[in-house]
Amino acid sequence: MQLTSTIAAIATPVGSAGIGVIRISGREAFDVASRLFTSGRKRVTDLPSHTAHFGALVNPTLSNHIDDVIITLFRAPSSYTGEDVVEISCHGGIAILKAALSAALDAGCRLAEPGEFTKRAFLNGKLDLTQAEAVNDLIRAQTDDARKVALRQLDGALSKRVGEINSRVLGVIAAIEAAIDFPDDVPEPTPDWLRSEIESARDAVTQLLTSFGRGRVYREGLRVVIAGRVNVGKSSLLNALLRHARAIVTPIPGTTRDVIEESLEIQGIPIVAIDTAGLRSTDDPVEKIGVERTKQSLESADIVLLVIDAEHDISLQIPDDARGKPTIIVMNKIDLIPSERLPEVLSERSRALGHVGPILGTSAAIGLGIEELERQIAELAAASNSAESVLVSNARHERLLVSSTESLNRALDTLLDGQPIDMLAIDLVDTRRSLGMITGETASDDLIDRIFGEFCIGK
Ligand SMILES: Nc1nc2c(ncn2[C@@H]2O[C@H](COP(=O)(O)OP(=O)(O)OP(=O)(O)O)[C@@H](O)[C@H]2O)c(=O)[nH]1
Ligand SMILES: [Mg+2]
Repeated sequence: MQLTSTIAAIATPVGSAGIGVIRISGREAFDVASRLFTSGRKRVTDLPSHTAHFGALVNPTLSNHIDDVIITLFRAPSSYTGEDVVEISCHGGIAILKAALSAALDAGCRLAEPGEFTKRAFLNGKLDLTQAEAVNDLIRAQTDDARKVALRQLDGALSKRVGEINSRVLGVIAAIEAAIDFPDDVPEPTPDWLRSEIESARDAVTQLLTSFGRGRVYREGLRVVIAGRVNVGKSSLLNALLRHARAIVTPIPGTTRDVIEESLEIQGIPIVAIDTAGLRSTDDPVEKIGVERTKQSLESADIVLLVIDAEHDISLQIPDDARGKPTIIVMNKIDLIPSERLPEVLSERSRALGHVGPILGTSAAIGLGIEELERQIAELAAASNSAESVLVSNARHERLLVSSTESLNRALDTLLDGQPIDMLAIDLVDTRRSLGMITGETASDDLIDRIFGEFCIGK
């Protein structure tokens, strides 16, 4: 990508709104704006940075008046991208924004690629890669906790930690190389010192990794899988949690054939609720695939809602696949049981279940017990999740941290084997490469293109 071109894009959602913003960045940004914007005798190119001006937006080639606007000016390097930036705030309307963008293109801009403004900020050293990725997470955050996790990463909390580990590893490499290059003047670092430095680096990486399990939840949502025998009311339960009729519900056992995933929020926690095909042995080839998918979903579950039918004997209703995950037993259709018998049935079932999990009664059909179920889901989620301490939420960072631990462990093995210290340096250089890919110092162009390709246009 050439940083030489001046780019433009619509930076706000296209629709009717109070304002809509066109963003222009690059060397020619002020020249372009001076062709598009008129306000008395003011010339945009003479105006100071960090000022806003009211005037008319015109298309220079068609010389027509598009809208009355406010332009905000940022001169390099004090801007989001680090280049000259002009933001044109129009009235928010589809026709206005399209006309304004096409005027900017006519005036000499190229249409920005997805994420290109942030990519320029990265290439100009305004942000490192984890911070650029955090911008995208922040925009996409659906809940307050997800927002907090993204904001902490944008503030550089992860970069700082990774940077500290990286410089510790660099210190070790430098000591080794100095001893190799100047054997007469520099003594070889002692095995004890090497070991303690490498172990501290490894422990710091491991500590970052422990927050990933929690971080992933805030970024991608907690996977709550609704499973159980056919016809117990799993799809009805999904609909009750969503509060609209998303999944098909019928009295016919085997109605749901495929996995249905829907996002929702429970007490600030992003949830992916997953309705599945009822577990039973079947000869129907389509249902068979459905049951297979249910089993795969159970493997990826963070929490299982195991639904049983209040009217039926539970010994026939607990599938083996659901064991081993945090599970809430949902005894559904309690409306079919006389209310005076309910406490007795619940405690009887609970005894019969033994260790499998907490049990609660619901009627998905009439919305009984749903709030209590949400409370229990939130409680289970909170037991293992606190947004406050999460530093790593991105699977890319996790993979690189894992490979850093591996190379640090290899270095420790080499050291314990009593091999020459230059052998250590190989694994330590690998560690630095992995850590550098997190912050972007050693990231390839391909990787950078892939990351920014996931952004929206205008960011
Ligand atoms: N009385 C009563 N009926 C319910 C309740 N929940 C679901 N049902 C009924 O039970 C039947 C099956 O409901 P579904 O939600 O389709 O059950 P499912 O577990 O998704 O079934 P499969 O997709 O076939 O595995 C439907 O006729 C529902 O109306 C409930 O709380 N009370
Ligand atoms: Mg169903």
